[in-house]
Amino acid sequence: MKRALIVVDVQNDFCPGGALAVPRGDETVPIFNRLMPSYDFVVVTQDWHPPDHISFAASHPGRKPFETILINGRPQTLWPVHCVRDTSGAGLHPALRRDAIGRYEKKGIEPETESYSAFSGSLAAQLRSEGFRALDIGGLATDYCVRATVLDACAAGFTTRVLVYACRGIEAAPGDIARALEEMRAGGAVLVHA
Ligand code: VGL
Ligand code: ZN
Repeated sequence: MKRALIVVDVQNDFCPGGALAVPRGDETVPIFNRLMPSYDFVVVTQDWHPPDHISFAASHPGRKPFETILINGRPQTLWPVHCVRDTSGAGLHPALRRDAIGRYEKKGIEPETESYSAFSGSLAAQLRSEGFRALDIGGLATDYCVRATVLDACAAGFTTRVLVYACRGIEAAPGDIARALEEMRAGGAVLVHA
């Protein structure tokens, strides 16, 4: 069976020293470098926000990062300014290998909408049309973009595995990572721990 790998948001801003650093996010780099050549196709996603993105606390006067507010009735976690398009923070980690990447998928590009999932655009249709039915997914952050991408992959009918050893999470509240993993399992994904 043809299997594709989706590497979620291994970007400078999500790695130590970045604007929204995921603890030990950079540990995923050597793991993906080793994994990539064994897949039929590799998709690398990038959070790619306009400077005034709705998810930034700075776009909401008086609000602070990591607060949650309601936007159109939906809870939205507010973040530090991160992954602004065409900035170094939005760049992929410099040590992530580039030679095996088949597609770069940018997301979060609309100012007014949060979109944690890699499947907000045409990715599912492209993968399906090229004969992919099975996806392995890992990256940053377990409790946000990985979670949303995995749940969408399952809902779109892909046989989906989460490479838990190649994920790191934000854990804004204790238990967020464990809850996200359980939601992905309940959504139909297989959790791979080693
Ligand atoms: C992400 C928070 C805000 C992620 C993106 O890649 O998981 N998290 N934007
Ligand atoms: Zn973001």
